[in-house]
Amino acid sequence: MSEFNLPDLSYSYDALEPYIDAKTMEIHHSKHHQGYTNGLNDVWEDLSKDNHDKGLLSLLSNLNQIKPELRSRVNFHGGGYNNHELFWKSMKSNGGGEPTGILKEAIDNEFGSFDDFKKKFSSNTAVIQGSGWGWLVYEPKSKKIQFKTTENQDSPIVDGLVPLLGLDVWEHAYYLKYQNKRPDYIEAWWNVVNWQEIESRFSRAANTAKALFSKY
Ligand code: MN3
Repeated sequence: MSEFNLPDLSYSYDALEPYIDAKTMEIHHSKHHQGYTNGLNDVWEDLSKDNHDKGLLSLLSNLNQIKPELRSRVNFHGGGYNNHELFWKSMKSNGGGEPTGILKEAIDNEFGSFDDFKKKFSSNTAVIQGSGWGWLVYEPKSKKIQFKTTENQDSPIVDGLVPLLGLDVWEHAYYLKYQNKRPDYIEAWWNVVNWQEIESRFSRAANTAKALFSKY
């Protein structure tokens, strides 16, 4: 039995059309996310019992707990596994619109308005060099939300941040439909964001001391 399995999507591959096409979703989920899952299972076998007892999210939050020669594989495949799990749950058919409640308040406080947040997120994620992710994160120490980008499959958890909303801008996430037009993919993606899910993630993060390790 493998420790980690590819999580099922709660919607069909064509559910996010026309914004994200079915073929991209199928390959992204069944090949790419499966690849991170396999890589994570492989490195998991080489980790200590103590590492196993800690669990993936705890290990990501402090990679120094892992033998130096295994750290980059856990960071890459574990980050990739977790980032994608979060990504699928952050989207839905007929999504989009704007957040409400305490998340709306936090965004207004931090970024000025939802439109200002969206502009900052879109423009800074569009210019990530190579492969990476754009994020809305929660910083437990300051109890504030922030925008940040990460390279490759680095998780915000590695920096002590709780990921709330992440956008995958690896070419595998958009190239079939958008080719080199990454900004068009980002603009389209806002139409499938599942704000109810992000709001509940935010309220869990803001209310739970152990939010960093909570499962999505
Ligand atoms: Mn991806």
